[in-house]
Amino acid sequence: MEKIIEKGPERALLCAVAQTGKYEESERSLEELARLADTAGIEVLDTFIQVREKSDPVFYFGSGKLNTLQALARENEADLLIFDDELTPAQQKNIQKQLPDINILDRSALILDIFKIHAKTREAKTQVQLAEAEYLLPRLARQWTHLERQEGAARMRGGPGEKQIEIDRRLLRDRIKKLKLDLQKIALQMETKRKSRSRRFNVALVGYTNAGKSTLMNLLAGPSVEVEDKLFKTLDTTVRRVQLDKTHTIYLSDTVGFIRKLPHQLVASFRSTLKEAEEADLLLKLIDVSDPDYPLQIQTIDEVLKEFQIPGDRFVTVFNKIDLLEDMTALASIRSRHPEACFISAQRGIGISKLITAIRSRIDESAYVHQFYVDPADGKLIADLHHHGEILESRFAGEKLLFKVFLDASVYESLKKKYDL
Ligand SMILES: Nc1nc2c(ncn2[C@@H]2O[C@H](COP(=O)(O)OP(=O)(O)OP(=O)(O)O)[C@@H](O)[C@H]2O)c(=O)[nH]1
Ligand SMILES: [Mg+2]
Repeated sequence: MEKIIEKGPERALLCAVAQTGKYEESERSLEELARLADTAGIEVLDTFIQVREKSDPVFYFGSGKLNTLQALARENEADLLIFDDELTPAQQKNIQKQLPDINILDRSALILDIFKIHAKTREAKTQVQLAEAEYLLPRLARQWTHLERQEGAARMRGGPGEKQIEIDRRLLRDRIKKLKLDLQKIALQMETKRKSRSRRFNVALVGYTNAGKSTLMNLLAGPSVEVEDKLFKTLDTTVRRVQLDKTHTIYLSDTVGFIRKLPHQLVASFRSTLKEAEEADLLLKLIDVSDPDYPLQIQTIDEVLKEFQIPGDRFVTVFNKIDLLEDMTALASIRSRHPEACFISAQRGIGISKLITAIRSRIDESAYVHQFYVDPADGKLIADLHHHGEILESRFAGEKLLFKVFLDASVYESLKKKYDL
């Protein structure tokens, strides 16, 4: 399967339905859609919003508005319409029938397309292919699918017969099965790799796309991840060892970002990429504070992570890009609403020592930290503690040596047995 949309300098109109009283929200969502289009190399000419209670199940807009849209497209010489919501297969079919000379794309397909452009590793590529195949399956009768394009000759002779569509569907279902198997194999390899790492406190960066996750990762771990003012720059998980101070080391992971109305097929197939976050001891929820819609960023992250059932106390909210806030009263009011949060600028290195302190105290409070009172002559136990764990503190306590050690649960159990502790 190649691209969902044909490449080339496409000229697009963006369109959305806004509920009464939610016009501004739709406008901002369209601004974001414009950024997505830009990331995909599409030129945005204009935007179009219709106020109505909900989108029309047949045409998305009312059919009269569709004609207005067609006229607007002609006037602007647009060759593409991008809808801000995921269209149902029926809506796509009906709109395309009404507007046969213009290409139609919805938000989900556009996001899928960006993921395809940015996928580099085998895992990311396979995940995107799976999400795309799942997206295409119910839409196979549509002209914009590659499988259908291969059937172009058949279509010109009167359209693909039901039979051909059935065959295509079966092929696609087989492909989905195979991609799922491939992903299972890759997930297993990743799991082995994860297990082979020594046990350290795992911190995962999660957040909206473009919030600055990779920038923070590079600041803490040294440059390694690409940073760009584009959406969904990072798709793969990168894990780096970060020495916070003499006694505290963490594994820090940077991964795929979120966005509102993220296609559910993508969330499902990126599950293994998000595994690092799911299993982290601490998640830094990174929010771009310069975005007036930042509460929506928080809501989106919470929604995507809801099904992972991560306990709330494992999160620390981190507001990034505070250097962009000109109005200090705005910052003060966000601070008062989020007294537990950290406020940083990953780009300028502001607020980082407080963030590190917050992470360090989480390590110290972790259930994996154990105290041992050891006889100074017990060289074997001391060596084992150094070898298997991370010594957070060691000092004399009377006759004994006190060790505070970060240890994996299984290692702790085996040491307890071995030394009869
Ligand atoms: N002004 C300002 N810009 C920042 C800050 N942190 C990151 N940026 C910029 O924001 C843009 C996105 O940063 P990234 O680190 O790539 O964001 P990300 O969260 O990794 O994004 P994706 O990988 O696309 O999900 C880049 O242009 C960064 O230079 C900050 O503290 N202040
Ligand atoms: Mg990134």
